[in-house]
Amino acid sequence: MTINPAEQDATVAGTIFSEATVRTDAIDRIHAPSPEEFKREYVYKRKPAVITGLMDSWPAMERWSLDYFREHLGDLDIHANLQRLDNELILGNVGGFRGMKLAALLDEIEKNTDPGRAFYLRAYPVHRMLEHYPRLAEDYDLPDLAPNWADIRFKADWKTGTANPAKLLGLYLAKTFLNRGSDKPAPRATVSSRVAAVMFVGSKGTVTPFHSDGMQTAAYLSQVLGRKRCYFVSPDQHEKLYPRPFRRQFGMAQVDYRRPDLTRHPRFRDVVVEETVLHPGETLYVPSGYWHAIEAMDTSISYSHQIVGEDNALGWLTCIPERYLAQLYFKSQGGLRNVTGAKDWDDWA
Ligand SMILES: O=C(O)CCC(=O)C(=O)O
Ligand SMILES: [Fe+2]
Repeated sequence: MTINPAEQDATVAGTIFSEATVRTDAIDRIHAPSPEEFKREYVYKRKPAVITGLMDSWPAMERWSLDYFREHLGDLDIHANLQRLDNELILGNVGGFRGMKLAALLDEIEKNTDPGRAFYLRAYPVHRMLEHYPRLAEDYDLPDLAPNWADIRFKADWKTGTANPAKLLGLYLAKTFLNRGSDKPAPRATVSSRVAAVMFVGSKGTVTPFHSDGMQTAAYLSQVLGRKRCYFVSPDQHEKLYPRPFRRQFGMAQVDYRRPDLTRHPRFRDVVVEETVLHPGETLYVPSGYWHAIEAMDTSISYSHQIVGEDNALGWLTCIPERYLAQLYFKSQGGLRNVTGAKDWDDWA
């Protein structure tokens, strides 16, 4: 007997606040769309989607496992997020971080049986993995659906069909300040650092609470191992998530999406959440400014990178001057700690 995927997904309960309105049919699943269709229906409309068929030729689909990471990257120095799921689930508050070798974290991931705990290598910069094990670069590829102006491998595609003045200004500024394009292929490690490619390796139960990605970037999250439950909240509802100041720099919700304190955060009761499950071989598109929370339903490995393109270049560029103010603010609040698995990213503020 084969179990259909929806039934199988239902065996791992979602954990969103029971009174929230949840739509499970709002996120489209699309198969290998053309770049034109994808731009028109998702990038311009800032609509999240699950895309299938982009990773079919990735060797990662066969190769990546905890054992593979142990064998080739076990000696890597990382900062592991030792998650405590009974904490208030706010980004930066889900347990502490501890420096260790990746191999030690992989052992914890394998051993964990406590549903109140989870072990996570969160958003570890892929270029550091490539320095350690360059052949990892053969295992995956960056999707080319929407041209990434931060991706220096390609001559940037500066064509636009838009007459929107804000988009045209973004295009002009990006053209001046960002990627002018090159015909020479850049080394993969340089590309990965430039496009902020990051890796996520964790046990069942890991949580990334509600946030929107920093500097107004969009993201692809390519799922290699295990499933992830993804919750989305549209940017126009940001007030219901009670973001910390400077939300355009890095949007961090202050409400616990599982157990909200409705006296402190009453607007959360009215939130409309869009939910989907991401399976191995599927890529999640997270538009610029969209709020998302992600929890692993199984032991999981995902690869993600940020995108700057036509729709968000202006937002991205205008975040640069604001970033200095945001850094001062976060420093005054004790820093932006406990967010990623690389030490010098923990404290960017
Ligand atoms: O998978 C996760 O835990 C978080 C991923 C995420 O937030 C992203 O790729 O932007
Ligand atoms: Fe994110």
